[in-house]
Amino acid sequence: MNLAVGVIGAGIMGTEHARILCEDTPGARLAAICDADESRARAAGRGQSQVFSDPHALIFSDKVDAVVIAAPDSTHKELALACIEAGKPVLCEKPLAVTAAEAIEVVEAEVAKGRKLVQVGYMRRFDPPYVDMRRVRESGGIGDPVILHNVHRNAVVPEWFTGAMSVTNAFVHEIDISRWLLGAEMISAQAHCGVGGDPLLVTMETDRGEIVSTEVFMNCRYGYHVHAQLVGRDGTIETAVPITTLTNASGRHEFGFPDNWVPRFRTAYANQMKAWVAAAAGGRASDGANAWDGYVTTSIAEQVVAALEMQSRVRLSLMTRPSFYD
Ligand code: ISE
Repeated sequence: MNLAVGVIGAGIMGTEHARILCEDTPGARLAAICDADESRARAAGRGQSQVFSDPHALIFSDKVDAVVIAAPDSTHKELALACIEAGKPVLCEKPLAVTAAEAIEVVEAEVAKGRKLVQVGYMRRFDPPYVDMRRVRESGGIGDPVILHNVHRNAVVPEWFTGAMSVTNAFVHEIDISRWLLGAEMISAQAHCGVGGDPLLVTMETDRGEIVSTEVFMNCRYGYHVHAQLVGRDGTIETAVPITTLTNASGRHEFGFPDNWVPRFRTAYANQMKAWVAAAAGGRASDGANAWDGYVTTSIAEQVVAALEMQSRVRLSLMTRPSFYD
């Protein structure tokens, strides 16, 4: 029987998750969708799903087996806690929570429940180029890693997207993917602020001495551009330029950048959903980012925001990982 999935939030990501569930996820169906704006929920639900305006009603509905949270960041913690209470697998968009203290509440609730129910939507772990980079690093193909260069550029962000959000909402991706690519933990960080607060340049050091540098540029104007290059002792590997179209015109051969992250990471989002649905339907934990990873990324982001204000290198501190996540 198909897994009945309920999606909370019908904005850019909720609509994309709903589309993936309807068109590209064998073994699952979009059973329910929720948004404060019911007409938006109805449109994203494609007439195939029950429409809710109360997310808790969706979570506790007996018509829903598993939940995708794609509502605003500030609601993630409370909704993830409700999913744990209901005993339902949840794919929660990043960040897991807006503060480390809130994220640890989710971790503690999951540990108390004794079931790994939470996956955090760090979809780059399912993006073919990043998967390949990790495979090559693990196979020793470029030797021991020494530096990871990341670039994270958005074309433009809305006014409500404040300075701290470029760390807590965007740079969290690099925290997660850098830990995952390198198989290492970050131990220190320093953040430099560009003119007007955008771009930022963040450097981190891992527990094995590798350096991770990231440019976070939220209003680069030309398009959505995410890039990573891993430098090893014997070679380098990097994501290729994200080509969406190639145009021959006016004596030039050009490629186009997407406007936002959905086209760039379309395959990653679909792969992530397939893996999560298979794990949820099989009653096992998924191999995506777990609640502990969600806590670590939010906690490091919080400390990077403080480092930005202090203008100095900070030693990163994390709570002790519960053995539940070993
Ligand atoms: C968005 O939520 C994402 O996940 C994108 O990858 C990131 O580039 C953007 O800044 C976030 O708002």
